[in-house]
Parts: sequence; structure tokens; C-alpha cells
Amino acid sequence: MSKPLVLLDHDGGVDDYLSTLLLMTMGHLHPLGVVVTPADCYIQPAVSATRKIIDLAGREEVPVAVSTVRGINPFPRLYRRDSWVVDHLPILNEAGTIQTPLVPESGQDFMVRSLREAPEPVTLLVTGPLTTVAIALDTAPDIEAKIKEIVWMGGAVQVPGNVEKSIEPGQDSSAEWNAYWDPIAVDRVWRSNIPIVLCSLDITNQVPVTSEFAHRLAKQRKYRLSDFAGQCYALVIPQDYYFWDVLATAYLAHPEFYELQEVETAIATTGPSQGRTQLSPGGRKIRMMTQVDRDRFYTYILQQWSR
Ligand SMILES: [Ca+2]
Repeated sequence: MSKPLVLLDHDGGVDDYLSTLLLMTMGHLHPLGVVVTPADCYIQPAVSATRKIIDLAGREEVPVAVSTVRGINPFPRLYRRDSWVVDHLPILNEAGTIQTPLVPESGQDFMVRSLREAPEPVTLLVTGPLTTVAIALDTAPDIEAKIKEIVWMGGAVQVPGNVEKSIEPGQDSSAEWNAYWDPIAVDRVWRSNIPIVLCSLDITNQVPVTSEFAHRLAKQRKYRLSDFAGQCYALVIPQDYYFWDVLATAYLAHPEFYELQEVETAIATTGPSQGRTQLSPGGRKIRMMTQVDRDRFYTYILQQWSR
């Protein structure tokens, strides 16, 4: 039997690089490619780092594509500058060359082509804003039938958001950043019939990146993937950091670690709550992750990076 197909669309944050790293270790899946959406990053170093990480994982057959979409509410520069740091980590630059190919077409066109050419429906793993997916759907509505489901890290349903008033004046702190970058795109995807599995702040709040976890990684730093992951987590440990994207990614390998609940939701697209994902009776049905077996999740990623 052929392996299930998956396409990753990430947005260049530290967490996105580690999601890429984790996905590349999953032998049971066939990744069609990685699209980088220019949101939580500067795009040039983000694309460069992504290709080097795929090289590091020994998966240089997986192509990378650059999305050229634009959002509405830019990510803070302080978050985005991590892309420059990661791209310059020594462990990614020993070779001095990059093997993983960069496709010539835009990320949104690559998404359309990959889905059209796929022999069976594809799981989309999206760890950034939904803009590239929304534009691809507008450009080529036929691809909707080729998307098996979207696993999306985004939203905050029954918990506060992370777009804080102190950073974004006028907002009410109810939105999550991936949704806030482009609420219209979330609404576009919500208006499709594609099954959606949501990895929102409701569940990611349960899995902080802790010093204890970083120390467990350090103990296995003889493995190159653990060494790289440890350097990335050291970069973000001063912030309140969570396994946002990595938690969404691990779902592709071990859905049995998670509890899901079907809920009806709506998206605020304008005003002080723009980007808010809220419960709304009669609204768009999605399945949201509500619980995760934290110990098994931590153990799984440590095991995957033991190489
Ligand atoms: Ca991300």
C-alpha cells in the first residue's frame, strides 16, 4: 500500500522549523513538499533554513516552495527575526551548500499543482496562517476534492488569544496570531467543505516548552536532530513558548494521543476581535483537539529526534 500523502504549509517560526524536522522523520508518510508562507518570518532566511533542515534530516527529495501571498496584520518583528538566527545556526551550515530543491513556481501555484497531480486526496498540515490555502482554493476550486483534511494550528476557542493588546492596540486579545494575520483567509477555508482538525491554543496551552524538556534533549545531543532542536528551543526559552506547531504535526503520526470534539464555530473577520475563532451554534463544524497525553507526546518527539 502506498504511504498517505501530506503537504506542509508553514510560516517560518522556530516552531515551524521543528515541525518540518518532525515531519521529515515520519517514515509512514509521503511528504509532497513544504510551502513557506511569509508570515512569522523574513521569507528569505525562512526558506533557506527550511531547505537546510530538510537536508539535515536526509530528505532532500522533498521540494520547497515560496508562497507570495500577503496577510493583513503583520507579525511583530521581534518574532520574525528568529528566522535569521536559525538560518545561521552552525549545524545547518557545515556543508556550505543546499541540496533540497526550491521549485520555480510560487507556493500557492505549487500547492494547486501538487494537489491536482496527487493520485489520492492529501492531508494539508498548516502551521501558519491559512492565506496560501485560501488563495489556492480561490484560484482552483477543483482542488477542494483533493484535500483529505486540513490539520491547522490556529485559533483560540474557549481560551484567551495571544494577540495581546499591549502589542496590537485596539484589539481585545481574543485572537490567535495565525488567524489574526489574515482572518479573511480563515473565513474562506471555513466556507469550504474540507474536514478541519483544529490544534488551537485550547490544547497547545497544555504543552509548554520547559527547561526540563530542553535538558532531556541535551542528554541526547549526540544525535544531530536533537542537537539542532535543542539550539532552537534555547532561542525561545525566555518567552512563554509552547509546542504549537509541533503538537499539530505529531497528530499525523499518533492521533490516538489526542481527544477530539466536534464543535460549531464562526470567525470574526473585522473589528477588535478580528481573527477570533468562537463557538457558534449552527456554525461551521470542525473537530478540535481538547486533550493530549502529554508524556507520550514528549516521549515521541524525543524518540523521533534520536537520529
Ligand atoms: Ca507557525
